[in-house]
Amino acid sequence: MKQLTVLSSVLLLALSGCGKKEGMETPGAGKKITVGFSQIGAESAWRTANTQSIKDEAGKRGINLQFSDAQQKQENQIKALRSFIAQGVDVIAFSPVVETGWEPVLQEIKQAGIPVILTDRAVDVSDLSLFTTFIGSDFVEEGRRAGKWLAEKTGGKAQIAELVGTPGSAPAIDRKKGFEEVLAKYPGMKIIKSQSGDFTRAKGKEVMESFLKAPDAKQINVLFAHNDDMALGAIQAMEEAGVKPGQDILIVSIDGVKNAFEAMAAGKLNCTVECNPLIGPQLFDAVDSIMAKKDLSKRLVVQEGVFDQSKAAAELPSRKY
Ligand code: GZL
Repeated sequence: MKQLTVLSSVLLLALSGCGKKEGMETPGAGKKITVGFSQIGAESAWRTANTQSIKDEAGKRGINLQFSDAQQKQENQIKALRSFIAQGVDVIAFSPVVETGWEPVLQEIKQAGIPVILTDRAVDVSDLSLFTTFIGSDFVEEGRRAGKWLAEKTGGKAQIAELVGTPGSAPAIDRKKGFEEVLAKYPGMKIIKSQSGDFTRAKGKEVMESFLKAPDAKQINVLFAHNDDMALGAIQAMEEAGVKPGQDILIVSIDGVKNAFEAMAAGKLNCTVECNPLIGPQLFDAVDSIMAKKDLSKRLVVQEGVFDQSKAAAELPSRKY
């Protein structure tokens, strides 16, 4: 996946044919399409909204959705993908919890002649024919946007604690990459603490508590969290420690979930970079293209914005997740 550079919009046309091996039945007119979907888990409000978008859209379109929740474990995703092969589903889609370790099962799926759609997160594979398309955000750009907002807000001076996402996952790797790309331009901005909170509120709180107990805690004046749930957990930890979130420590995070807008309106969070989870319609448009044997772009980027406290209250009523 690293070989696939992400340009601004729709990119390469997939040359790899789609569709099952000869002799395996594909839905005739009127037969329901069956899609096997392996979801990472239910670790954050973003994930819950992503799942809801997929299930709602499948229901709207009369798709037979075989849905599996992997509780953030790669081995559970691989088991689910193998069960979809055994079921002979028409299309397999999944959000890979981490970037590596997928080639063997993707080869098995290719052997079975079942097309694969990646959603939300990418995989790091050398053979790009192992999947038909990847629908997701540009995480490097999200990291850049967080860094640029912070540089502007602080005048390029910040001692930063970082709550990193799931180790080895595309969003954790790429958001860090984009954020540090911006920091490289500002010698006065330094990450002085960095630890994974695994994208969950509970772990984000726990790690922030440890940051605040450390001897150099007083040096921290900014928190960069790879998602809103970890930022919201950190806000709880700060308040319990008598630290004013959003004032004593500025906080910038990523996702743009409703609770983040509420925290911004309350002055406890300073900025969230949007990462749109509502990709159900795009996913099933891609399924339709595959079933109709239409060419499909290899990479579909989801468009997103940046929201800070000045826009929070006005935006809140229209937030869909
Ligand atoms: C991003 C997604 C991340 C979110 C987290 O597309 O993979 O996983 O930022 C979620 O909230 O847990």
